[in-house]
Parts: sequence; C-alpha cells; structure tokens
Amino acid sequence: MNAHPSPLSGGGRGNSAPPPGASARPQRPGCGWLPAFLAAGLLAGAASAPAADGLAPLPLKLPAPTIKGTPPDQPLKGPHIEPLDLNKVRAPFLAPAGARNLALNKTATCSDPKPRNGEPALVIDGSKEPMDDDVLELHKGVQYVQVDLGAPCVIHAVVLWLDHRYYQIIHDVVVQTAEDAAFTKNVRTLFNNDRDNSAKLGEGADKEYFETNQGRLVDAKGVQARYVRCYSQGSSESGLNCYTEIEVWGLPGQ
Ligand SMILES: [Ca+2]
Repeated sequence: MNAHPSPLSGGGRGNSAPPPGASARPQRPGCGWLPAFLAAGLLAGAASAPAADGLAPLPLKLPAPTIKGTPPDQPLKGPHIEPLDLNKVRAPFLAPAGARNLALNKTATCSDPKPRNGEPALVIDGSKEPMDDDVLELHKGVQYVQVDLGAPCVIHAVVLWLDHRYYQIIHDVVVQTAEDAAFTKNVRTLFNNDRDNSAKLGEGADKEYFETNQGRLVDAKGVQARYVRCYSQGSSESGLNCYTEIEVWGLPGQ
C-alpha cells in the first residue's frame, strides 16, 4: 500500500491527483502536525520513562494532512457538531506503559460482501495517509469494519481515521467491542454519535466531528474484548462508507 502516488479509485467526488509530497512531509513521531514547541514537549514526555503511576503517552503517529480537500468556507455547524478547528491540539493520551496498537496486521472483516474499493486489511495495515489506495470504500447504508485482535485484550483507546482525504463529517459513527465475532456477548459501546438512532444501534450522545489527519481517539477505559467494530452511515460528502485505519491501543490479555 505504499505505491503512492497511484491511480485514483474515483468515488464521484471530484478527485484530483494525490497530494504530491504528502508522505514526505516532515513529521515528528506522534505529533507531526504540532507547533515545534509543543512537539518538543510531547516528545520529551513520550521518550521519558513511565511516570510513577505506570502511565505513558500513547506514541501515536499522525498521517499528513490532506491537500486534496480544502477546509469548507462555511463548515457544517450545529449543537451536535464539533466545530472544525485545524489548530486544535489533542492532549497526549495516557495509557499503561507498553500499550501498543494491537490491531496492526491482525484480521479485519467488513459488512459489505463486495466493497466498492479496497479490502478490509487496508484498515489495519499501518498506512493512514489521505490517499485513495489506503481507503476501503463500502457501499451506502449502515456498514461496519470489524477487527479481530486474535485473543481477549485490555483496550485503552481506539483511534479512527475514517476518511480524512476530505474535510467531512462521517455520520453515525459507532464504536463497539465484544467477546465474540457476532457481537452477542459483552457488547460495549465506546462511542456513538448517531443522535436520531438512524443506524438502529441505539441513540448516541457523542458529537459529530470533522475528519482530519489527527483522527478520532476514543477512550476505551480498559475494556476487555477481542473484537472491535466501527460503524458508519455515509458522510456529509458522500453516501459511501470509507475507512482508512483503525488502531486499537492496549495490552494483550492476562
Ligand atoms: Ca490503512
């Protein structure tokens, strides 16, 4: 999946050429988009020994921002939409030292028997640049991608990059964990911004948000589970359901 630039997959959204040099943008591990002084501070924190409480910042690595899409002149607004703020800095997320991305190169499946583009493995391959070759595209309606961690794990955070090729809002984002692949045992909902329950998974209280390169970090609060599902139902740009990367940070089960 590193063969960028590459032919585009389409999608009827006026795709243009992949952002030249996007992958070559200088990045500092975990905070490539931060101002230098902030990045230096975070790096110092990430590189230092775990605090006395055994916690350490997750060493997240951010992809490059898209240059294919441009921030909308009049972003969608509303009481249930987080304002688009490209200068917003996410605070470091503390988790037990040693937490790692348990989803990387594990097993992914999806609800669409014949994706419009790509394959489920794209969402756990470690590549999350805003490039068409990195994106799994599922047909319209309620769809999901599911990750099998291989064994029960202790999950501290789920980080989603659904489709940050464009500044858009993905609708009905629901993140759940479960003990079994069919999601019948110990199902926990970690995030749900489906206010009107149109996805029929229950009414959610979380807000909608704009896709950017920082992704969306969901606090999993140490839940124990083997499977993680992320649902969506189209976006403000398209009826398609697009997924770039799902990271599941935690520790293998005891
Ligand atoms: Ca990917």
